[in-house]
Amino acid sequence: MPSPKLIVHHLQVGQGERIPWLLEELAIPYELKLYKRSPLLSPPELKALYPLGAAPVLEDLTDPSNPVKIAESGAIVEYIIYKYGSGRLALEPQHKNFADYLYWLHFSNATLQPALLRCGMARGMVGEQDMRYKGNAARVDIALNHLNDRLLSNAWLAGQEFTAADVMTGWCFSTMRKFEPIDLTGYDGILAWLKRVGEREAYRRAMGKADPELDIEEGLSAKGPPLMDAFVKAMALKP
Ligand SMILES: N[C@@H](CCC(=O)N[C@@H](CS)C(=O)NCC(=O)O)C(=O)O
Repeated sequence: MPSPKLIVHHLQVGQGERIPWLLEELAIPYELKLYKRSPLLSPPELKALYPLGAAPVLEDLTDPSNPVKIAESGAIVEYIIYKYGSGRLALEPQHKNFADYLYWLHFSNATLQPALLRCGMARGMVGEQDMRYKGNAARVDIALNHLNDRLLSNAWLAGQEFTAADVMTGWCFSTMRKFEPIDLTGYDGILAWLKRVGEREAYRRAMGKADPELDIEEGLSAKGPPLMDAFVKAMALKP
């Protein structure tokens, strides 16, 4: 098989960090194209790349007769794992934790992340005292406790093995807290898991390439990183 020719388009301080992290874990070579937020959303050159104008986007130019362009971080993760990773970092259907793997692989984008986003939007639009904010915050809390319980009894989300489910979920706590400030104090399962994430060389290498200006330790800490200025300005619709 020819060596993969992959281009990862990453909007910095964003969920695209999942893709270089996965590629570093799998030791698959890639080219990284970085985009700065402008000031909060995608710059024009990224918007031009894909109809939704969001990142990450992966270009696969390995086979010149069949160039591929794919978005959606979850889809990109599965594409890489099955096309170039020989299924590594996924669990097989025969594995006893196959259902856990699938569940946690999808949990971040399908449940946790939308809940965090709703919270961030409600905070800006109606304020923290409003029931619409409080209702969303309560749902985030349920999701956090659910994750925490899982990680109190398992080293990784799918069980004892590190998988793509961990790659999908990491950013929700590290970098996404630049958009929604969750204090993880008391969530000992999540904090211990974040510590294990921070010990992975592939994670550090990926973050060093994708977002060299981000302080990784802040993202992995209980208190989390400071909010992004552009987000604070854009969301400060109500005091
Ligand atoms: N569901 C998509 C979401 C992609 C997405 O919204 N990415 C954000 C970065 S975190 C983005 O590109 N935002 C800029 C914009 O929409 O202009 C995925 O998982 O890749």
